[in-house]
Amino acid sequence: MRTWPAPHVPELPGRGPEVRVVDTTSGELVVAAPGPVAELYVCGITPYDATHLGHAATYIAFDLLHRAWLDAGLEVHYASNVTDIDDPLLERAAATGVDWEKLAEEQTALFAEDMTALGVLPPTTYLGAVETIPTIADAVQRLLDRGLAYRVPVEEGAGGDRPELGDVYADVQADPHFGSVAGLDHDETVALFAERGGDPQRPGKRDPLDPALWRRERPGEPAWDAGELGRGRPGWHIECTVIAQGALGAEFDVQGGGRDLCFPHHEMSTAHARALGGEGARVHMHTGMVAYDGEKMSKSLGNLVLVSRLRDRGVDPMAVRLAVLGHHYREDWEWTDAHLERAVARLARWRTAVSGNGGPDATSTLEAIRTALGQDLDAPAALRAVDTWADAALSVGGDDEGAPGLVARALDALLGIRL
Ligand code: 5CA
Ligand code: ZN
Repeated sequence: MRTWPAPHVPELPGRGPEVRVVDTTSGELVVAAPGPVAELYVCGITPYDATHLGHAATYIAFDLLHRAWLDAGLEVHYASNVTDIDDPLLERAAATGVDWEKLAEEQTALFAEDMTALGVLPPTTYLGAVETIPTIADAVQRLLDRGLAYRVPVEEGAGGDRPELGDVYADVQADPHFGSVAGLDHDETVALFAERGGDPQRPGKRDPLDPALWRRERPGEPAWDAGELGRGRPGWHIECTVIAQGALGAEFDVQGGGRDLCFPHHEMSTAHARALGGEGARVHMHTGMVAYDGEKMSKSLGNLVLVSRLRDRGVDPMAVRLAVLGHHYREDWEWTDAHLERAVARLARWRTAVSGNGGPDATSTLEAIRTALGQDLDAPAALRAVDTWADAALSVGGDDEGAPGLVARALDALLGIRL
C-alpha cells in the first residue's frame, strides 16, 4: 500500500526526554519504548467515510508519540494497516451500490491526502488486508495445526465447492492470558463483542467470544484461495496481528488506536499474537472518542465532520490540527465550530508572534513543550507554553533574534504545526 510523503521534521537543539504514556492495561504511566528503536503499530482505517475528525484525532495523537520519540533520539519503526476487506466495507458498498474495491481505493487515497494536509508522519510499513492475505492464511493454518483454532460449519449455500471446510474461529479459552489487555469480565465482554463486529450468537462456536479468523466464501462476497482453509477472506483481528508481527516482530513497544478498539480488537489481536508464539505489544494506548452532535462520531451513525470537507471549505488544516491538539489525547470531547474558531485565532496570533525580527528567549518554551509531551503527550500544556511565549512576544517583545525561528521549528518538529 502506498503511504503519503513524509513531511520534513526540523532539527532542534538538544534532546527531548524519555517519553512516558499511560498504558491502558495497568493504567500506569510507563516508558513507551526503552529504545534505541521504538516500534509502534497503530490500527489503520477501514476505508469508507474517511477521514472524520475522530480518525484525525487518533492519528494525530500517535503522530505526537512518533515525533516525541524522534526528538528523544530514537529510531522509529511505525507500522499500520488498511482494513480494505471486512464486513462494514462490503455492507457500505452494497448499500450505496458502489464497487467495494473502488470505494476502498478512493477512501484510502482521500485518507492519504488528509494525513498530508494534517502533517502526520507516514508509517514505515503500510499494508492492506488484501495484499496480506497469503501471510494471514498461513497464520490461520498454523493456529489450526496447533489446536488453537477450529472449524465451524457454514450455512447452506456458503463455502463454494468445499463447504465442509467451514469457517475458522480462534479458541479464546485455550489462552490462559485472555483478557490481559482490557481486563473486562466475561459478561461485559460478550455485550461489547456483539456491539463491535463480533458474532456471539453464531451456532457451532465453543465460546460466544471466539472471533473469526477465516470466513469462507459467501454468494456475492469476494474470496481468495487459501489452500486447506478453502476460498474465503480473513477475519479482522488476525489481520492486525499478522501485519504487526511481520513488520515489528513477535514483541513490540506500543499498539494503539481509539478506545473503541480496546475490546475486542486489541484483546483479540494480542491473544492471536500469543497463540502464534509472540507477545504482541508491551504497552497499549487508547485515544478518547471525539463526538459530534452529542454522540461518538462514527461512520455507522453518520454524524461526521470530514477533514476533506473542511479542506474543501478552505479551512487551514493546521487550524484543524491545532483544534485537535487543544484536547488531551485520552479525553473524550465534542467537536464544535467554536473549537475551530479558537484554533484559527490562536494560529493567527502565533504567526504574528513568530514573524518579528526578535522575541523573548525561547529556550524555556522549548523545554516546557518537551516536558509536556514527555508526560503522556500533554499537548494542551505544550500549547499553553507557546501561548505564554507568544503573549510575551506580542506585548513586551524581545531582542533574541533566534527565538521566533526556534518556536516555529519546535512547533513544526514536535507538534506538527507549520506556521
Ligand atoms: N480498521 C480498523 C482498525 S484495524 C478500524 O477501526 N478502522 S476505523 O476506520 O473504524 O477507525 C480508524 C481509527 O480511528 C481507529 O483507531 C478508531 O479507534 C479511531 N476512531 C474511530 N472513531 C473515532 C472517534 N469518534 N474518536 C476517536 N477515534 C476514533
Ligand atoms: Zn487493527
